Amino acid sequence: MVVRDEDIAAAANLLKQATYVCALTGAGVSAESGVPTFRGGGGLWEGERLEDVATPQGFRADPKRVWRFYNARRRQLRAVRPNAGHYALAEIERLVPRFTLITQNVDGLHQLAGSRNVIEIHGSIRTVRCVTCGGERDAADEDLPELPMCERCGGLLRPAVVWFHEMLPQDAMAAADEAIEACDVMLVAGTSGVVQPAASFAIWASRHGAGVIDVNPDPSAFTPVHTVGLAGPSGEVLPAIVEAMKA
Ligand code: BJW
Ligand code: ZN
Repeated sequence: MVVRDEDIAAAANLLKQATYVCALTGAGVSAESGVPTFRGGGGLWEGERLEDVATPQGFRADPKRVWRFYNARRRQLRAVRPNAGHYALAEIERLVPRFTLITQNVDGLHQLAGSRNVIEIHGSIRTVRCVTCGGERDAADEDLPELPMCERCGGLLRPAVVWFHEMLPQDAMAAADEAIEACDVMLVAGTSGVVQPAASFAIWASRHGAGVIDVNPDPSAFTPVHTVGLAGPSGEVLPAIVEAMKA
């Protein structure tokens, strides 16, 4: 890890002085749990065209293909556990007066690690929703058929995630807006920052004076707006920040 101790200390100080911390996470925080990210080498979009598997048009054209993609990811997720980065974020929540975690991830690993105030802006892969009646239920532990149907109305079920060209859930967006407006520090970890609207959250926060910490081994869209940049894996950097906060 090429992260300097003084940058860890600077991040820890920002967090310790904050009264309201808002974290924004992406696929990179789950990478060390063995969950593939979307972009870059070995990413999910290397094996599939996102238009085919992550748009409502793709689902209408070939729902079996989309369900094959999601069922494979759902099976894989049953075997993965939170990593040290997830646990560190849960600990930061306990160390600061107010904390909201906005995640783009659909894997549920933050909640498993003990994070409490979590907003899933891209939904959850654990949940299924009927395209006809809108009914939702948890199906995390089920092996779903290649084309699962609604028990209530016979309609087609879909994963309760947010695809491209779809609106984000209204309640999640409203809660995220509130946190972004009110926070003194935004802690960004493991996201490339190319997908809107999440890509704008740190800019909105910094416009009203919040400090921005970015944890990512590679440059991201947040690099130009960060107050402190920590170029290492979140499973190492976030626990180091927690240690520095407690020291
Ligand atoms: C590590 C690490 C380690 C590695 N530690 N880090 C304005 C302008 C232009 C376009 C748009 C716009 N507004 C809307 C759009 C369109 C579109 C969009 O943003 N397109 C862009 C591609 C240009 N947005 C939408 O359509 C959104 N809807 C919307 O805005 O509604 C309003 C509207 C409606 C109708 C018409 C017009 C507007 C919805 C976006 C939904 C995104 N959904 C997905 C799939 C979710 C379900 C699933 O999981 O299958 O969400 S796409 C995918 O990308 C997923 C992710 O949440 C999201 C973000 O990816 P993330 O998390 O950043 O992952 P990666 O892989 O990109 O990056 C990983 C990072 O980790 C890298 O930086 C690594 O370096 C790093 N990393 N190891 C720390 N160990
Ligand atoms: Zn139904």
